[in-house]
Amino acid sequence: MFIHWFPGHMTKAIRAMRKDMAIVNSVIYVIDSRAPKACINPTFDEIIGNKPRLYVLNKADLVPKEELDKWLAYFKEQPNSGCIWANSTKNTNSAVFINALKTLNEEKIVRFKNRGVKKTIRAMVIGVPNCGKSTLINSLIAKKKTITGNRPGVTRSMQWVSIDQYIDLVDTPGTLYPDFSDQEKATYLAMIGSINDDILDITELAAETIKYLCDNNYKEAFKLRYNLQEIRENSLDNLTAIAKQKGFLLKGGQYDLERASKAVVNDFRKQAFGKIILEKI
Ligand SMILES: Nc1nc2c(ncn2[C@@H]2O[C@H](COP(=O)(O)OP(=O)(O)OP(=O)(O)O)[C@@H](O)[C@H]2O)c(=O)[nH]1
Ligand SMILES: [Mg+2]
Repeated sequence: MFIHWFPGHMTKAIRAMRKDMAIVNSVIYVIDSRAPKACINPTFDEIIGNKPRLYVLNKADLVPKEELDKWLAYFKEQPNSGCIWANSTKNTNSAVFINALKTLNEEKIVRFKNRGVKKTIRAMVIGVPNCGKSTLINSLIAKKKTITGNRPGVTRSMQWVSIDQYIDLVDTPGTLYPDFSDQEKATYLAMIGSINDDILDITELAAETIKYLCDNNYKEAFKLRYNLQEIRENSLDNLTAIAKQKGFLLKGGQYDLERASKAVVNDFRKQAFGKIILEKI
């Protein structure tokens, strides 16, 4: 399966992000903690230039704490950057966020203070689709100002939101790489729900998910979930066994492998096999 998703709205979004980058002081770089490397989009680097970045390891509740800590340390070491973690579905600790953003912009704040002005910090919130950008913003203001949803491509235009008197954030549509040469990253993004399922071969994605689980110590969790006696070499055999266990049948009586595939992909996204980080450091 070759994965590539870069619809027209992303080209438009990148153009708008480039334009508005001129008027922001810094960038909130939201990352899905389950696949931190895949969430680093080379196009973003080019758009951001040397503006300070606050990396937010979002969906931190979905990964093992010790792995999260390693990534936190890694991103904190990046030049001109800060890093915090967040679970945006619970109220994010907005004080931690605001402090981190202020620390990143300290020099500017002091400069303005010396001139007797309190300047608003403007930051652009960017990230791959579905990583939780809009949810993070809502959690910071404890209001539903931006539209969110559990599928990629929910936010379609830039939206400014005031976090407090001195901080304005702009939400952006999630964007992917125009050139998907690294198919491992593309597969991980598909697994975490960053790529539109409609363009994916769900059976192949399920096969990749099963392979990942079996190669990475989640074999028992996988067997347990579907009550399987053994894992077969061929992924179609595994999907057939799952369909059999779950009673997924087509009209003609054959096993419904597509339904079994969807079950595996959705179970992975719902943490049915435990807390999993796809990319370790
Ligand atoms: N478990 C968990 N789920 C989260 C977290 N943050 C967001 N979500 C969920 O992730 C899904 C996507 O959230 P959005 O805020 O719409 O993501 P987005 O990055 O704005 O997506 P696009 O606008 O499509 O680019 C929603 O179902 C959220 O509830 C988090 O920290 N933990
Ligand atoms: Mg959004």
